[in-house]
Amino acid sequence: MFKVPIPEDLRAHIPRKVSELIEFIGRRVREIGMGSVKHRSDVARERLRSFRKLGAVQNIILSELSKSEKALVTLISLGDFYVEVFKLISDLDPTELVKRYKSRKLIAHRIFHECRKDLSTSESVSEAKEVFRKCSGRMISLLKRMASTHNTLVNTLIEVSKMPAVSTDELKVVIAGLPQVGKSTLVNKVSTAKSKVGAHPFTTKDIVVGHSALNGVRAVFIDVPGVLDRPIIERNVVERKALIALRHLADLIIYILDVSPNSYYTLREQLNVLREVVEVGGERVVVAINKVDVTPRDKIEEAKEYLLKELNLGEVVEISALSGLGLERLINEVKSRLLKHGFS
Ligand SMILES: Nc1nc2c(ncn2[C@@H]2O[C@H](COP(=O)(O)OP(=O)(O)OP(=O)(O)O)[C@@H](O)[C@H]2O)c(=O)[nH]1
Ligand SMILES: [Mg+2]
Repeated sequence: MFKVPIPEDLRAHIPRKVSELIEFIGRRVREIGMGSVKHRSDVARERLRSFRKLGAVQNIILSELSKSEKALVTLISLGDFYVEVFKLISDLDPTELVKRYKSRKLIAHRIFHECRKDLSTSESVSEAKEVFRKCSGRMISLLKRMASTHNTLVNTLIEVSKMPAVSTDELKVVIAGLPQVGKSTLVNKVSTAKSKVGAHPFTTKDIVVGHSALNGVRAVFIDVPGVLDRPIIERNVVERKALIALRHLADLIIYILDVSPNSYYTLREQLNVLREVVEVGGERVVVAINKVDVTPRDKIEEAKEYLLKELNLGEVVEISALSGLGLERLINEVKSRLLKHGFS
């Protein structure tokens, strides 16, 4: 049966970093060098030994390049969301990288064949040794030239492999909003998520997922890092991860506002980000005013007024993620919005 790929699948394909690979090649070559080779003449013995050593170098390199290629193909099969996260973290394009690995494999093949020829025509022990030295040097420098890209690939694959798996048949509800508005508190209340709640902005640095059953509808709630009110260019990686989650992942977005006296950000800043979120999510955005347990009524009314006037958002749910107040209404709004958009 066809199995939907998940980020964890990447773990089986994570290649070695260049320095580890070179070390591994060195060990293998020494082992072969110490092994006995039977032949009448000294030259033939050295040729055979060098040939075996070169073969080992080539095999190790080719298998690691293939592994990298396989990892990239697996990553691409995970879908747009993970590909975008990969690009964001590494600044590398997976499709382009696959091509680069393929061409490196061809170069490794070519070096090996040229060397095999030189080796077969070598006329002395020292010449055979010299051919091996030169050829293995060329193969190692092929690896060294791609070290920075390759090591970035390895690190990024490790990071993506730790990300949550979200299956395609689950509805995705992303919780968005500026830092400290109560996103993690909410996701922990309405789903199985265990997202860290803290008293400082950017408590949540990664994307946290919790499952939930909404009257039999399987859904996941996704807690993303808070997005600041700053132009996209200035956004840091954590914030950009959040926006990517919105663009590629969300069937529905719950945008949380905090207009309580202790909120970290002004209503204006929160409305500016909401405007961007509405641009991405349109009708799929549900707005909730959180912390109503500690917010004066006039602040709540003021926020509602601006939401209607500036963004034409009339349906706003008042909640307290901490006390649970209004959460049932919020869930009902989520359900009816999902139904409206054809999910059931
Ligand atoms: N009074 C009150 N406090 C709340 C409520 N919801 C959350 N908080 C508090 O607000 C603070 C921030 O909550 P979090 O859930 O960590 O906020 P967040 O949006 O996930 O924050 P980041 O991960 O930093 O973006 C914590 O101290 C919570 O206890 C609420 O409904 N009422
Ligand atoms: Mg959080």
